[in-house]
Amino acid sequence: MKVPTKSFIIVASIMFSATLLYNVMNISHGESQEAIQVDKKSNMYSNSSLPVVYEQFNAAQADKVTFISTKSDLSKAAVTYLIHEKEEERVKESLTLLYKNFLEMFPYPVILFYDESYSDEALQRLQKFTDTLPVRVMFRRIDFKFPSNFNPEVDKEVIWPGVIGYKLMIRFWFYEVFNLMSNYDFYMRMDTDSFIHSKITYDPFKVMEKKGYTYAYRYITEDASPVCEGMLDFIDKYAKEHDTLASVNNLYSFIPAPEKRRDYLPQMFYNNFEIAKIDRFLSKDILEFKNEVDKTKRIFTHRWGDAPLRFYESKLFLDWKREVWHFCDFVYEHRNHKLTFQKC
Ligand SMILES: Nc1nc2c(ncn2[C@@H]2O[C@H](COP(=O)(O)OP(=O)(O)OP(=O)(O)O)[C@@H](O)[C@H]2O)c(=O)[nH]1
Ligand SMILES: [Mg+2]
Repeated sequence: MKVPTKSFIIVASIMFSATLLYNVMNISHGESQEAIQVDKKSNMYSNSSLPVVYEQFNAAQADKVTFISTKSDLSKAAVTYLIHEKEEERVKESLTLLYKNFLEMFPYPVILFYDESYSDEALQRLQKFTDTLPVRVMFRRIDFKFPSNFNPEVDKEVIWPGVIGYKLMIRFWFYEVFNLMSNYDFYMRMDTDSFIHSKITYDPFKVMEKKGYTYAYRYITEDASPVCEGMLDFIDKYAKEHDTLASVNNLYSFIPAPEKRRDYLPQMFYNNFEIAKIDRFLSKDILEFKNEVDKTKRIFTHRWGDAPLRFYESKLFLDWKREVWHFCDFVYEHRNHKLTFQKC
């Protein structure tokens, strides 16, 4: 690995400090410097309002300021996790890094979705931890749902039988999360094995708003073909029977001819980190597509994943050149795969 020179480090430090100071000054000139309490009582099941600022800006202590944005600077957005009791320590580590590298500067609320399998004792332990973070953390209980036509007693699981929680998780991120987040403009998805290791020095939600992006991804890779069996045929058929952006987005560079599909690895967003514009994913054309995916039952019978589904969904409905953003300006680790992505 190339070792940075001393002068490079000095220049990089100056640039980082300048960016920070620029943000500080910008906000200090903003209209509403609200004062400032950590509202631990708001640590509830609600998503009614956005967070307040915790600490008044003091120019003389610029280097000590722990974060910067005010409520009025923030977009209507939240960071979302789906949590699982067995990952308690990881979610704490992930939240700690998220705070240090993002929320300290841009205090967006965090929503932790959990289902009935999460015990009360474990929830209380986690809440005790989140109370120590100076950000608003909301716990929201969800009820996972099967598609209406799927009967777990009858429908045969061809691949990965019995991993039903994982498949419900897939449907949650593919489908249900958008309904649950409909009071917001954006979510930033984090998984319990997602870790942000360097400062995000600007507000990505604002970038999305200003540029009109509706989806931001970190990385594109490939899924395994057995768990995607039939997906490319389904997408191909869907594109042929509906009015979509398939040709604008060159969809068929990612779907080979039928006889070559068996060995092709479908593309997928590495969407253990992603930002999505909620109303775009609740639009009529996309909902119709999601319903058709549900009707195939293949998330449950074949473990079709939300990651390749999201990729092909975006190729069908989002105008990639205008709406899709490769947001990679931070060091990101996805621990389950032992992968760390450097800034691009
Ligand atoms: N409540 C609940 N959450 C789950 C379940 N399975 C996974 N999750 C959560 O859903 C998110 C994604 O799960 P992962 O196991 O990381 O899934 P993945 O990213 O597809 O798999 P990897 O590529 O191995 O990381 C994580 O935040 C998990 O905590 C489940 O059965 N129940
Ligand atoms: Mg993961």
